[in-house]
Amino acid sequence: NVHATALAEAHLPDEQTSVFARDAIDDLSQRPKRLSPKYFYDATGSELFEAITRLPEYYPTRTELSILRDRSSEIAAIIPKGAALVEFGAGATTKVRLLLENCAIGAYVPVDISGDFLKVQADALRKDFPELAVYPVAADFTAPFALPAAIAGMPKVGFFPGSTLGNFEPHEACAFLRSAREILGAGAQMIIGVDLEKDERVLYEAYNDAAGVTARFNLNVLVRINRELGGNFDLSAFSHRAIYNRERHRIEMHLISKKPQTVRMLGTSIAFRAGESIHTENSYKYSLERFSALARGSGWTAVKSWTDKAGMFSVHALVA
Ligand code: AVJ
Repeated sequence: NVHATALAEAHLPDEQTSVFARDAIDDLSQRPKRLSPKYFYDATGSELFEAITRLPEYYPTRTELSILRDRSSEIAAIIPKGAALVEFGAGATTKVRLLLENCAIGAYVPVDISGDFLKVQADALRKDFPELAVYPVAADFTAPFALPAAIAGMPKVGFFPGSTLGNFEPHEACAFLRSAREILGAGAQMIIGVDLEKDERVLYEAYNDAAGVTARFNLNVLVRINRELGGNFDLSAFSHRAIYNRERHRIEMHLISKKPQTVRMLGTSIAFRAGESIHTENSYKYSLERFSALARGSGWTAVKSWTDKAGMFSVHALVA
């Protein structure tokens, strides 16, 4: 077994690194080659993503924030008093703060695979909301996990902002929504942010910004392989490409090999043809109809949808 040998030789420091190693070797052995977008987010990747959210071309974050802000009283009206807010993924605290400020939330449960990030986020919120009970859960939110016993009797509200759902294949999105419904239980609600289909030019610019931050974000996954998995990717020999795939309603990000080359990592050689791609991310865009159908097909009912005036982004309230 080539992979097992490669891993054994590398004296890997911990389990997370070996999972990354296995995924990277497996995914770069596929045709077409690919890497999972979850590996974008090391410390540098998370900073680059924060920089993306501030780019003039990247409309999703600021548009979603404006919807959450403008519709805060309508959102507050449907969130039961004393509810436990369960956030799938712990990002910047900006969005959840809007809900905490405007709704009568009894407890906050951020769920994230990165324990370090959770701790920083939980500490910041405890400082600013001293009355709020914060129960972080370190878990992969795409798999089943147990809610803290302390929130057992409280009404549950899921929160999944940022169109993170867009990274999932349609069948994975359905499976995630089903699993979230199982975890939160009957009668629960969910507030979810979903990016919308729109003018292809606008989508293209959002993932091909003039300052090149998205390109750096994309290339950072190779930097990570070089550092964490002993790779020797030459960054100047790969270029960022983001295109809109109209049939599949998704932005695709790729890293394109500029020339024929062989890269080594963990004792494995990976050969590239000139122009060959590593498919690094899909970002699915929905219509309001396609999203409500997806919600319905996964056991939820969409009770309310909000969009900005230009119809760029949507926030939905679902009930289980
Ligand atoms: C965090 C998955 C919502 O798809 O827009 C931003 C990630 N990739 N620019 C997105 C991303 C390139 C982002 N999501």
